[in-house]
Amino acid sequence: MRNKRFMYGKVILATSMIWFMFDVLLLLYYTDDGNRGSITQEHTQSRRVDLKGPGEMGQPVIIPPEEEELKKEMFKINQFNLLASNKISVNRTLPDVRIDGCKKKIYPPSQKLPTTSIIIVFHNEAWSTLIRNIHSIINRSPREILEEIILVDDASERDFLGKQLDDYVRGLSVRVRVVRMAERSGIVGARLRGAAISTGEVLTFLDAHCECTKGWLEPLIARIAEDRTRVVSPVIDSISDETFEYNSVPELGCGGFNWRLNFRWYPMSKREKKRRKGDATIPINTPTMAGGLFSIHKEYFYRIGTYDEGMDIWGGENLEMSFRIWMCGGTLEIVPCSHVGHVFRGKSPYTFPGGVATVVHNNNRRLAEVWMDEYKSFYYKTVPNARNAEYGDIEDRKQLREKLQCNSFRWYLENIFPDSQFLLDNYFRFCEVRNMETKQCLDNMGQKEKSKAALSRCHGQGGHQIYAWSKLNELKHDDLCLDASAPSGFKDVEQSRCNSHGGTQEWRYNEELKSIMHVVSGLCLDKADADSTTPTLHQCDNRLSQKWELVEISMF
Ligand code: UD2
Ligand code: MN
Repeated sequence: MRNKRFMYGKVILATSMIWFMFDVLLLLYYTDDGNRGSITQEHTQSRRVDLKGPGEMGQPVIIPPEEEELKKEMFKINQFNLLASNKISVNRTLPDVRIDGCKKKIYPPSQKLPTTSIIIVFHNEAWSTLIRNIHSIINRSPREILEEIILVDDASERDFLGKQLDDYVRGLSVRVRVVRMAERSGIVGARLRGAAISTGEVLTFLDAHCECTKGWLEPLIARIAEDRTRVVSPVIDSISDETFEYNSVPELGCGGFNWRLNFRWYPMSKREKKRRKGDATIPINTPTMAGGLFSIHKEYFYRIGTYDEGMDIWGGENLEMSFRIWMCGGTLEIVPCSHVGHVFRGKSPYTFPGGVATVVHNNNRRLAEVWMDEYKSFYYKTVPNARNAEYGDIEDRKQLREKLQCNSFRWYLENIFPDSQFLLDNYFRFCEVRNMETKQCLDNMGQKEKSKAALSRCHGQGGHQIYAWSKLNELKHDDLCLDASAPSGFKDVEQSRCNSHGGTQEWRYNEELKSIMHVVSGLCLDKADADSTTPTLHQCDNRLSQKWELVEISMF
């Protein structure tokens, strides 16, 4: 016990030392005028910026070996390479990643477009990422459109986000207001606070660790100027959490969601490709949005029911708004001519009061109960634990749905997201897949893509043991398909993202022999070898370990 406390004390000491060093570094860094250049437009500022400086033009920052330890320590603070971020100018240059068609597009003059308030909420964000975000907005947004930037501090516990931040933003050429939540409220509460005090006609939300590229704002605002029921997102490019390299997404996808109600990117549907007639500058209708970066007309934001205030901390609000927009008459688009970078991280750096699962289940249950009609049971079957989550009162949200006379979830799936994991039309059956010799079941084990398929004791609770036979003859758990390929000699059965192309993801069930054949290799699914939990593929010979019982599961 004493040992533990001692360790704890050491960790605190080490952390505060890092903070201290970090503050000193920051002070040194930000008093250097060369990097400050806070109020200048990009073209004037570029004269002062050393184009070979770390991270310029979105280049990766390489940490020398002698700083590796420091890098590792600092990584823990925000779950990204803070040391790399701190080395990059707050005014760094970025490549213009737009396609030619976008560079040539002509938008209405800025004076004719509505103004926007940019709202950034944060909890314990790093200084360098937040400040670089602000400068990227100021440097690359037409002044006529940019009404103000609103920073909502969601009860951060960092000194530098106090007076130091207030003082810093006072010196900027655009109005930047900082408001602070008295208590931690989470994304929804903080964004609502920002919206409430905003004065622009359009609200533009950004995560705190974004960087906006040239021409990002006009295409978003112009779409809303034409029709205020459009809710628009930029293309979200990646800023590496390791090197802070700026990388444009290679292929534009659409937002979707899986059985567990996680937001996911999927390839654009054939239907959408056809609708856009090969013009890569045309906005993409997307079933859902990632949630962090979007613009919405303020009047429409309130008319359509803002956010569900019963959602805490993180999660769920992005799908909630996506379903609501589509089901209640709006449209949700990704505008390919607008590019904003975001630091995607492997895990969350901050606390989830009450625990991650409790928070996320609470939010997702609200989402499911209010918007998903009979399809909510899909979620409960896949995440049985969610059934126990308390989710509070949802009467107001149900009334909102009533008042806005929104369409059903089935309508949404059929018309807006026909490729969805939820549409029964896309499947033959849902089942537990039981090996007749070992009596074990196929089990996803909560693993992500590029993992090996697994077998474990059948529990009959659904969850990770639910498998679906799709009409494309895939054998899948959620959006992961059983897959076997030549490089492994068709030995390993992997779980990869379903690609809808059949090929190595195509399987056949023989009702009589009860065998599951991998079509490309002609091999049969077999029990795991001794000392392993991974199913294998063998020459089909009808032995008992190659027989599988499909035990029907009802998803409703
Ligand atoms: C994504 C979205 C995020 C939000 C989330 C689901 C993108 C790029 N990001 O997750 O905006 O929709 O999915 O909820 O689409 N924050 C607070 N208070 C909190 C927790 C977070 O202010 O209690 C801030 C946080 O500092 C950040 C923003 O909210 O600026 C989003 O949080 P995140 O970056 O951890 O979320 P992310 O990108 O994993
Ligand atoms: Mn984020």
